[in-house]
Amino acid sequence: AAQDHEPSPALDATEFVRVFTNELQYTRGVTLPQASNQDKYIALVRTVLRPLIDRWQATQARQAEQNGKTVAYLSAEYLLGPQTGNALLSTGLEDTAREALSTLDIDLDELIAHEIEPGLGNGGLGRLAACFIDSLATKDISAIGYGIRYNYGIFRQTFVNGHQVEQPDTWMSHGTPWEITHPELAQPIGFAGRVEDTINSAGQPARKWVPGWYVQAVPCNYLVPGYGTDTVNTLRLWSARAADEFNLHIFNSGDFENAVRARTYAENISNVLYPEDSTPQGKELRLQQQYFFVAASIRDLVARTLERGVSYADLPQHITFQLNDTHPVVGIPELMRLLVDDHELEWDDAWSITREIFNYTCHTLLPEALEVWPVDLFGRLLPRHLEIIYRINEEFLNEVRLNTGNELLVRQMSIIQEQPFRAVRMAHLATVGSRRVNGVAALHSQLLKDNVLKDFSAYWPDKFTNVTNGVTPRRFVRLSNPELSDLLNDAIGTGWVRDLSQLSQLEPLADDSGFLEQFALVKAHNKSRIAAVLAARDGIELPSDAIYDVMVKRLHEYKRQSLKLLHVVSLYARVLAGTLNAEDIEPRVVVFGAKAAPGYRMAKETIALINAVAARINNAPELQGRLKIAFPANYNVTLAEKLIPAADLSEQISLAGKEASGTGNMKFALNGALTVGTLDGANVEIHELVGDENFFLFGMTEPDAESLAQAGYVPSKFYEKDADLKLAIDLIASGAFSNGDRSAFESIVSDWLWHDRFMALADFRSYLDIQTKVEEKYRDKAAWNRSAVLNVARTGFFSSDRSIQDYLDRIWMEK
Ligand code: 26W
Repeated sequence: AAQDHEPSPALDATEFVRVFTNELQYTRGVTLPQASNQDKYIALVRTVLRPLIDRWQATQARQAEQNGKTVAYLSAEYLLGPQTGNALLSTGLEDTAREALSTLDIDLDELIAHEIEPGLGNGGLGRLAACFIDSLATKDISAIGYGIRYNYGIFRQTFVNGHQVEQPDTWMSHGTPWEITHPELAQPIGFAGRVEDTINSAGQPARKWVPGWYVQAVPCNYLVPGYGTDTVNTLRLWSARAADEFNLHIFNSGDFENAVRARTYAENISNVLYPEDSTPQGKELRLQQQYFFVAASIRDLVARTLERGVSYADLPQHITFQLNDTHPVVGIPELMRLLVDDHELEWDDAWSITREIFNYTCHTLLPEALEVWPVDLFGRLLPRHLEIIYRINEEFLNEVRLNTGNELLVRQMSIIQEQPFRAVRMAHLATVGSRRVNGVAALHSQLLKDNVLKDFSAYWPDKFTNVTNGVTPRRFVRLSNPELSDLLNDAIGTGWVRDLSQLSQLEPLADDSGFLEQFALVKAHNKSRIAAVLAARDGIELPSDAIYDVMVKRLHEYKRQSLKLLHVVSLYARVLAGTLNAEDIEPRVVVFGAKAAPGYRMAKETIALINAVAARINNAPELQGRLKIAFPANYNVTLAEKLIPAADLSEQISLAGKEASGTGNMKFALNGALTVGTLDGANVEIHELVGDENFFLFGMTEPDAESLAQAGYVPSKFYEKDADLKLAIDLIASGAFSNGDRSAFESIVSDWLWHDRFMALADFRSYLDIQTKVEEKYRDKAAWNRSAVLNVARTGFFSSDRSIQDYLDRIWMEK
């Protein structure tokens, strides 16, 4: 039913078969009986790409003709997820492809499952970029995404004896049919070298950068189809290729081996995505990656805009660069260098153009996540850019000094930090060089103004704004939850896929018992589906009639996976202690999905502890099968699409004031899960919209947590005074989950008692109490289902289409 009202297919089944077999024969060189799944998958993709490429070319012609403003999204990460389903949806070809392939005895779903997803991102920030380019295309906005085509994306997680072991993500080992690469359009990107005094073409003294070495940036294009519209935008990812002139002198000197080594060094730039999420390591290669993609992107778009006859002064009317966190911020001095050194504009003119073109989105609140680059490293790699940053800083600080006369303020706002080492503060550079700065949820934007960037917001109150994150309803409802989509289409029509605010029309159906039953059937279906997936993928056996309680996100202390674990352990400990009857536990499946940064010790130990607890409780006779932990390895977008629609309960339990927004929280609510959450990030807005009766709120507020920290937080006091907490921690400390080895999880236990930076112990009691309320409500099926439907009906706000409209209104087209 879902397909009835959707885009009309560009091909019929007969034509589809013809093109598909043609692709098999002439691009794969195989007959149908010879064809492998890989051959068939590629032929399928190439068939679906045809109508998209037609639309893509028309889009480019249309956008060039309109000569309007182009939004360039600069992001080091795009966590795209699998492409096939989305392309079939956008072309309206899903039914046609299924029918056509079945006449050839090919199962479409098997080919869809064959795809290895491009995991070119770590987590929320990368997935947000992917949702945003989807919405930009769907809303017919002239936009281009720029980033890096990593050879290896986010690592593949495996568990060995419960411990995380990382494997390289070889997503490109068989190539990818989605990419259109143009090596002939490569541009040279310089690094290192020296800066010289020179005379420009007007006879004026000037500075000139003479790079020490070059690498070629090769554009790799991906199509970004809108839904229900003709627009197909571009995602342009840059791949590093050694430049021929790269080390010519070495080669000329006859040192062939070193010449080859030098090429490998250059091509290393786009080889691997850094798996650190929130703690930048200050590695030189990372700064190389950042400059590499940003320099190529800016030159690409500026050159194309100037070629259309746009004047320098008018560039801000034709281009806006959105900086996705600080990773692309080196674009600010790069545009200055381009305008001043290469195009010979006056400094002041270049600076006013630059400050009009860039906007900066901040995605964090943790001070350790703010990037800083040691000045010596920066100056070695980008000597001219460092000079430019110094001049920007000098002029900016002179202005602050003049306006405020406050030397303390001058030091605090400086783009250069002096202690503990001299370094470029990228968030300060971004704020000084941008027209608008935004946070990603209402609370986060407020906290940016109050804490992280407070001097800047006092200085430029109008520069700061909020755009609450969103998620694409195409991938995270329509594609991932076909049964719910059918139910919604029957109830309110199909308009919700492009206008998610229409979900509010469901509101009256929350009191329609027939509708609630159908809704419950959809959820039950999705639970069976994920149980089957996890059985096949990970060998995990799960009941399908239980509360599906899901916590999926990067493993980080501030997100507090350990709090979820303490809840589970405390139930088990109480059953062992005889203070809780297993029969009184509402059957529950707790699903974790989480990767830890490879160098993050505490996160990795938490993974080992979750796996150890799972191994014990999943087979504990005392629990009578009422409590299960599933921790499938390698949580990614592909798995998320199966897991989220099955969830009853969404765990969003970060310490208030630490999670900038969260976006998983939105995906769960839109699929009818109830949230158990703190007043953090976008949870605040979800709670407000769905209403307190339909949300399990617990824990300290941000001001509570701040005062507790000020008063001196002593976690062991909470341990001493809460018998259930003590029982749970003591059970872990006793070695119950490590074959009696009391040392196995000692560092986690002692961290809980003596540090607990994110105050899990302080929120434990409140969390346990709310989980009791969860069980009570779940027993009242009608009440639960009513709340679940109201979550769907009231969260249409969290479409990334709405976020993009806010970016247009508040940032890109503002004024
Ligand atoms: C290694 C340096 C580094 C630093 C920060 C890498 C990645 C980051 C990101 C800011 C981490 C991140 O993904 N932040 C998340 O962004 C999401 C989209 O706005 C938010 O929903 C999450 O709350 C935020 O943690």
